[in-house]
Amino acid sequence: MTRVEIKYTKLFINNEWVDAVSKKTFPTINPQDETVITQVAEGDKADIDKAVSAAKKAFHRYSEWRTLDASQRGRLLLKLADLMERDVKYLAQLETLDCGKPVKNAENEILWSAGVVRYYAGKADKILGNTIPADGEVLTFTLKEPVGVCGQILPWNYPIPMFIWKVAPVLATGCTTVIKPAEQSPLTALALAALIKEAGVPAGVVNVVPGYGPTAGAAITHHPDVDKVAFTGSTEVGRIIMSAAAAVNLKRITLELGGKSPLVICNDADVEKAAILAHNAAFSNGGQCCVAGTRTYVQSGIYDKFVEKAAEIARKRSVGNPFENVDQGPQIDQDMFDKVMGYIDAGKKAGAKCVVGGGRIGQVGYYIQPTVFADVKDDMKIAREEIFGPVQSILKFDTLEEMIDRANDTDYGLGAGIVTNDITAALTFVKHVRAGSTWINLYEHVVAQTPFGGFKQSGLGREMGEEGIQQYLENKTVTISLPKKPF
Ligand code: TXE
Repeated sequence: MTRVEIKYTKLFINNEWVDAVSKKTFPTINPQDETVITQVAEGDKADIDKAVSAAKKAFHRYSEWRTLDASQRGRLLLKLADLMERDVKYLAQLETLDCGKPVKNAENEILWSAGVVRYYAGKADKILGNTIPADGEVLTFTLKEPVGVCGQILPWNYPIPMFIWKVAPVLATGCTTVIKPAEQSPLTALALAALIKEAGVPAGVVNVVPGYGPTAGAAITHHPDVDKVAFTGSTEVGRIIMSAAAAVNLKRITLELGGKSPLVICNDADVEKAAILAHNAAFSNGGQCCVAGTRTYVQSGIYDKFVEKAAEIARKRSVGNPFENVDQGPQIDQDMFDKVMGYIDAGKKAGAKCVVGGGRIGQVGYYIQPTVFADVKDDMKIAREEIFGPVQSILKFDTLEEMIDRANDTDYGLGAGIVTNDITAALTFVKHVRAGSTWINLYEHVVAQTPFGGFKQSGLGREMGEEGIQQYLENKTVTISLPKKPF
């Protein structure tokens, strides 16, 4: 078993490491062998109160943070990116230990996340208002101001990228935050908190409080001094967060929720290339990806050949110890393992053809065989619900118009892709499919410059890109009386 030093297990409040007020701790589990990695301080309402009050103080009008030049906030972000790159090996090992993803993938995610930090570093001193030709004898302009104290609730599937998606716009805009990592994967969030302190971010600006959703998470969403909540997780909890925000103080919310994204392969596609693309779309991160292309729609002319190829590729996918050179490690925890196995069972019972996989691997650890179902029908559970595991569902279609209706027949709307050389067909599809990110002849191209988020029940608002930064800003209109116009 690979040994990774665990440096931080306490709450990070006001740039200090502290025990929970209750002194309680909770275990974080190694998904490889189901053992306890370590105990982590368990935050609850009292700790969230402390963290929010630190974040509020740091946001006070004359604080060090509020009076810092915007360009200096950018420099802090640049420093953070450098520190992440300095520690990439250590952070990757810690991430792999805590959530089971292959260490080479963890490394790529950290380097990619450092790029996101640099993107936001560049944005810090380019947050611009407008001058407006308003009616009347006035001069009018807008000020873009930080939204205030944020509460940010993270998932476990991409702990480092999700932490960065949340914290980077906070630092770029001059907000402050209380972050609650997922209970399954708290360790890298704490390690990143240490780097934020080392970069020189003042006390109270970023606070990290591990704990459970219904306790620590709910304390954030119900806190009257939290001005905005940013959440990534299930649609079910997204609903809870939206109603808490409505009930308490109408805090701003951005929600990045589940998906059941279609990837459409047309008759003119190169079958081999398309099958590889579809495989990666479905199986990346062990299928634990909100935008995974889990409904693979294949046109009837190439359907049989495609299924054969998809099966061949899935059979070769290497699954095992994530510290070794594998494509896939274990799923995150027992709950997700049981949930995914339940869906595989449901697919078999509903009459879908299981052409590869369909079982667990070994008896210890949450390893699941890459599984491919063919002949899946639109009304089957595996075609309707988010599985969040290594399962690809292949469905047949005849015409593009029929396809668009079927692609849209879902409550979700996060991603969608099409593989074809027919540009008219591709653009017709992307125009009519109701999804936040669409891709033509590639899939899951997610970068700092482009907004990411969902239509329908896949979420609210966008992260990344210009739209992402606007979610952390309030717009203030300033109107000045003038003696005459034009002045
Ligand atoms: O999510 P939860 P879970 C989907 C995926 C998965 C399902 C369940 O389908 O199978 O969600 O996963 C916190 N108030 N996604 O149970 O419960 C919780 O502590 C405030 C999609 O892990 O939504 C954690 O920090 N917070 C997804 C975070 O919410 C609460 C990523 C996510 O947990 C809370 C993960 C509450 N009442 C799962 N209850 C994506 N969009 O990428 C829980 N939390």
